[in-house]
Amino acid sequence: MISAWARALVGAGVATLLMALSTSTLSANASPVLLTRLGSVQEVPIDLEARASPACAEYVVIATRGTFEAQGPTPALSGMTNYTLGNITGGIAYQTVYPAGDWTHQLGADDIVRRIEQGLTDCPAQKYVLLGYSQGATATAIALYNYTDINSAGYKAIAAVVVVGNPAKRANRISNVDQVGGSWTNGTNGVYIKLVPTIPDVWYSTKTLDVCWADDLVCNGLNFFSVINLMINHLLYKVASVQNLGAAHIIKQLKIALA
Ligand SMILES: *[C@@H]1O[C@H](CO)[C@@H](O)[C@H](O)[C@H]1NC(C)=O
Ligand SMILES: *[C@@H]1O[C@H](CO)[C@@H](O)[C@H](O)[C@H]1NC(C)=O
Ligand SMILES: *[C@@H]1O[C@H](CO)[C@@H](O)[C@H](O)[C@H]1NC(C)=O
Ligand SMILES: CC(=O)N[C@H]1CO[C@H](CO)[C@@H](O)[C@@H]1O
Repeated sequence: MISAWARALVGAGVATLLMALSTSTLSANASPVLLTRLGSVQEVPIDLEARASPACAEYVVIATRGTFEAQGPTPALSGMTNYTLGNITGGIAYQTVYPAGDWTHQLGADDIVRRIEQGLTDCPAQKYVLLGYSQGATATAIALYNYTDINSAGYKAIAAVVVVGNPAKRANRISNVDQVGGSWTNGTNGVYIKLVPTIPDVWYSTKTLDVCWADDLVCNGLNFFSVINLMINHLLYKVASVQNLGAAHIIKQLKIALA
């Protein structure tokens, strides 16, 4: 069942999507117990890119891609990553190393946390920007549970968070914006709200932007238009306007953190 749903997440057919919805979203009994993790997934080797980078950076952008995207930058986050690196010198980008297969968000979170912990030890002044798309938003949310103490070094070092197409977006949060920075999708929960961890309360703050495209089924939930659109609006985040929206948030928060 979860395979069908995960495939729907990357744009599979109508029948698959509706089947997945009817089994996992619409059922009052939908339970994480039914959702098994792949037994064959291997732990992945620690980040090569960042280890090869010279000493410490001013900041590290940690970007986590969505389900079934190939290891590397996702178009849903690479524009805002590039604009940030272009506007504020001294940064590097790190692509979270994880399989991005069915239900592998914990492995993504593990790698994000490992990268931050390595940085906190080796480079105490370094800041972090966490970006996540789709399953990558869930991995980012899980990682943030390690940094909920606002007096901790980790909390202070994470300057900004941007998630797009967040499967467990929570309704009516200060961080919520639609694709043009408005409030169209503010009042809705993501379809996975009861199935995967959502962003911790303390991170629904001015540091975080949770971008949900109107009628993106994944983050905006089930409604007439999201069913008509199926997964299309989940695939639109790469457009320049959304990338600029994310970049503007990151740049503003990074400047505060680096000041
Ligand atoms: C971001 O920069 C990388 C490296 O220069 C480039 O390959 C990629 O096409 C850029 N992506 C966007 C969306 O600007
Ligand atoms: C700086 O960021 C803005 C978005 O805030 C972006 O439009 C612009 O291209 C960025 N500049 C560089 C050099 O990356
Ligand atoms: C979304 O709702 C929250 C809670 O009511 C509010 O603080 C926030 O400003 C709203 N966002 C937008 C873009 O209107
Ligand atoms: C307290 C806490 O949330 N710890 C978590 C830190 O991150 C790792 C990796 O994701 C988790 O396994 C821990 O549970």
